[in-house]
Amino acid sequence: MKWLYAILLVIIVVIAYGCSYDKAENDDIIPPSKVTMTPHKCDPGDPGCAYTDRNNGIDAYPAGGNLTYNWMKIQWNDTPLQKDGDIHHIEVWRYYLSTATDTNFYFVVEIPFTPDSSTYYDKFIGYEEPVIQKTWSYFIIPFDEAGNFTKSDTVSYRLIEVPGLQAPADNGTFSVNDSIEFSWSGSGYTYRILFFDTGHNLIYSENTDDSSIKLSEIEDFTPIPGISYIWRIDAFLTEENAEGSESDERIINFTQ
Ligand SMILES: [Ca+2]
Ligand SMILES: [Ca+2]
Repeated sequence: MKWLYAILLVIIVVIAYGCSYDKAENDDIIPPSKVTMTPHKCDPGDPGCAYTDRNNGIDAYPAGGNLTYNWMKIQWNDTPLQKDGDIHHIEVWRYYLSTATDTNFYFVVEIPFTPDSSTYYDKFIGYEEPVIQKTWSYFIIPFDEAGNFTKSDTVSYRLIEVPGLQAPADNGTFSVNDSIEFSWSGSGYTYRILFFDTGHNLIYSENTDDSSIKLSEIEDFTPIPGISYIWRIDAFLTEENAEGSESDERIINFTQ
């Protein structure tokens, strides 16, 4: 009988080892590292701003299609999550303060964890109320394979009315000597006209309180014949604060 006990013992040990191995996998009690959301850094055209629309943190994002509101771009540093190595997915949450005490926590989306894709555009799908004139706050909750989670810190940005571009029409072609007036709808904000090259590098910008500006009034901007530029209008309530909006972008082509 001794050999039977020996075999049973071996079986038990093997099973126990197998179980403890499974147990170790399921027993991950280490939650994901704390993520830092990227606050609004600055906007193209701000003095000394080296950030671009791609990497300046939470910001309004022009969605195109003549939407009267911007999407919200949120970003975070996912280096700690990459180091964790066991992140499964990320939940995105938003809210705004409608009164001092009332918050409206809203689950936006669950996205799979993909290293280096730490940007999300909230399109406010299904949100029926006005998106502008609200300060939107965002946090994310990364989950690991075992279901542990850690809430990030929170970043905020206030969306304001989008400048609706009027003239010139998209993809128009003009002589550098033409009298061109750039105009848009809206009032009450500081507006900034921005010219980018077709690689989206900022060439020139100028602020105005009006809702139009003539090419001849933009003193230091000299369009080059044969060159196309992307232009748009950003709006600011207070330039230093995380609040604003961005118009759609249009192309303007210049000839001699
Ligand atoms: Ca873990
Ligand atoms: Ca911006």
